[in-house]
Amino acid sequence: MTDDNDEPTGPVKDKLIRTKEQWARDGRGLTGTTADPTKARLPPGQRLTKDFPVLDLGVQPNLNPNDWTLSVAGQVKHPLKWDWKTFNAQPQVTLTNDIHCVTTWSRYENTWVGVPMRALLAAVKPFDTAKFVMLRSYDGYSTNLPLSDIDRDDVLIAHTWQGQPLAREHGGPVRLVVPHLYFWKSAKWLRHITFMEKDQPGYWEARGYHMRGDPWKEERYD
Ligand SMILES: Nc1nc2c(c(=O)[nH]1)N[C@H]1C(S)=C(S)[C@@H](COP(=O)(O)O)O[C@H]1N2
Ligand SMILES: [Mo]
Repeated sequence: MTDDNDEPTGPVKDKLIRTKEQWARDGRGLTGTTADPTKARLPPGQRLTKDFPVLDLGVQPNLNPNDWTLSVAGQVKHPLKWDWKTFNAQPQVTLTNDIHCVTTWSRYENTWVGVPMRALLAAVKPFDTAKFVMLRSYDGYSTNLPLSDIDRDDVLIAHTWQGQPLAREHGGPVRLVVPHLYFWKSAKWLRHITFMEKDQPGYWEARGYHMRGDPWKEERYD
C-alpha cells in the first residue's frame, strides 16, 4: 500500500462526493463562531440527531473478523500487525462520548468498547520525528491526523457500540473513534496506520476539508 494509492475499492457515490466538495467550496454550515467545549455541549452550526446516520463513500467492505488485520508502519520503533485475536487480547476500555459530523449532525452519548489508542502507541513506540498519522481503511478511504490528536485518553479503536458488535455500515469489525474532532477523522473499517514526519491530506482533506477538523473552532474546510 503506497501513499499515492488511496483509491476507493468499489463504485462510489459520485453525487454525494461532488456535493460534499461543493459544500467545502461554499463553506456550508459555517457560522463564523467558536464555542467553549466546557460551556456548550453542541458545537457551533451543529444540530442534534437521535438516530445514527451512515456516511461513507458508498463502499461498505464485508469483513469477516478473522480476515481483518490492523497494521502499523512508518516512523515507529516496533511496526506491528494485529489480527482479530491479538487485537482482542489488548487492554480494553469503555468510553461514552458525543460525535459531530461536518455535515452538521451531532449525536450524544455513544458508548464504545475497544482498545485505547494509547495502548497501541505504547506498543509501537513512535519516533520523536513522528508528528502525524495517516489512517487507511478497507474501502480505500484515508484520513490524516496530528499525532497529538490521537495521543489522548478519549481516543479508541472500537469494536462495540451501545453494547453490540459494531455494525458493518458503521465500520465493523473495527473503527477509530476520535470524539473531539469532526467524525470524518474517525476511520471506519480501519486497516492501516502510518506514522509520518510531515502532514499529508487524506481523502476528504484533499477535497477541501480541514487538515485538523476541530468542531469547536468550526475547522470544517481549508
Ligand atoms: N473507511 C471510512 N471511514 C469513514 C468514512 C468513509 O467513507 N470510509 N466516512 C467518514 C465520515 S465523512 C463520517 S461523518 C463518519 C460516519 O460514520 P458513521 O457512518 O458510522 O456515522 O465516518 C467517517 N469514516
Ligand atoms: Mo462526515
